[in-house]
Amino acid sequence: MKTDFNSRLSLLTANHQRLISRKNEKVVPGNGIFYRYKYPVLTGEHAPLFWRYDLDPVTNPHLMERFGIHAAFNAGAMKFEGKYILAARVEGNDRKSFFAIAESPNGVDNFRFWDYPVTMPETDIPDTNVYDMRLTQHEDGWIYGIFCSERKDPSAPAGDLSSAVAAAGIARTHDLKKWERLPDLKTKSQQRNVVLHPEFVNGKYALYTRPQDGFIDAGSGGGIGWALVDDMTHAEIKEEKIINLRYYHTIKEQKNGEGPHPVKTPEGWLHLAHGVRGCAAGLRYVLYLYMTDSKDPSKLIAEPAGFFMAPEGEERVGDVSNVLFTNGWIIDDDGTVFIYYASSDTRMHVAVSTIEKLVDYCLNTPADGLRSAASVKTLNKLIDKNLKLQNRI
Ligand code: M1P
Repeated sequence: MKTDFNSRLSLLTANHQRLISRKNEKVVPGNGIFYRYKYPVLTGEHAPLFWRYDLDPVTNPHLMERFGIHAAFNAGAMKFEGKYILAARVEGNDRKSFFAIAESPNGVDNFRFWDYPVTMPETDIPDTNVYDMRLTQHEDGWIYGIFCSERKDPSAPAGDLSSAVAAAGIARTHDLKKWERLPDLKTKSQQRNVVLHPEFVNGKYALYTRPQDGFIDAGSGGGIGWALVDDMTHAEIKEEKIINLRYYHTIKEQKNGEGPHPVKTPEGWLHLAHGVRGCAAGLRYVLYLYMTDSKDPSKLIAEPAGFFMAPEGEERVGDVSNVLFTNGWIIDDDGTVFIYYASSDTRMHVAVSTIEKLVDYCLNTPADGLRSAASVKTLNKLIDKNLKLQNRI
């Protein structure tokens, strides 16, 4: 049967246009700490039609998809030339991910991909898959992108086609278009979730790391690490210390990882991270916040108990369900914070807060007592206070 190419193209174009120009809506009343927004800000369907279809009626008379894209998630973020930029992990139906830049005029909707994805140069050992880029505008003048470079484990026995090795790929740019690839981070263990601190510390570059025993298991890795390196063009970790530990029976007992680079506030560095625990449904990924000292970003000064955000509603379902992950946020000059988070390895969302609220949350939410009895004690203190306020006790 003949396809009406032109009417199908009009329909596809109208649907795509509607999706990318849809106005987003703040979900009220929220929890006072942040507001979620109703619609995802970026999905696989936001990819331009000219990425997914051969638009030539001669070579594609049925106007069929030729390059399926099923997800856009785990995006790095920054403000660039007045635009809200996401450097998304875009994943094709072939399970390969790559980076693509999308921009919005207001940070909450109207994100549009640039015409071409990022052509990331490679090192001598080609990457099989690249993902989860953190963007850092460093005080040395470069914009750095640090991401996971995944390759097949060369020591995997024959027939094992899933063992992999994770390393931190490093690239830098001035315009987010032309990237210079630098050698991968040299380190004793596998690494994912490596993030560059935006300032020099003692004259050196500072990295947040996540040492891990295997490709999936953080194992003896201990938590989020910290290391100083002399030179990003030959970055090597010689010493690494754990600055944000994992604990038994918490939201991060299995693993954790730094999100975007932390933000400097008058009260200290504000960090956003992900924590993972295992349960009958598999791994559950949530987001949490913590703060470190303004003079020593490796010194923990506050960490509220539990998660800051956990998957809700449709966020719970996707390619890898029950996952919230973040590697990007943007802070406006007035202190508004746009938290870009991905749900279930499928789509990007935004939640909005302010520096003032997030610092208040960190400094005034009780820390994890690590036992049920400690939680009840904390709760009773709050109940006592409120009942006294209401003259009920
Ligand atoms: O599938 C959930 C996440 O799994 C990994 O997270 P982590 O680095 O903590 O092990 C990453 O592959 C991440 O991209 C993914 O979202």
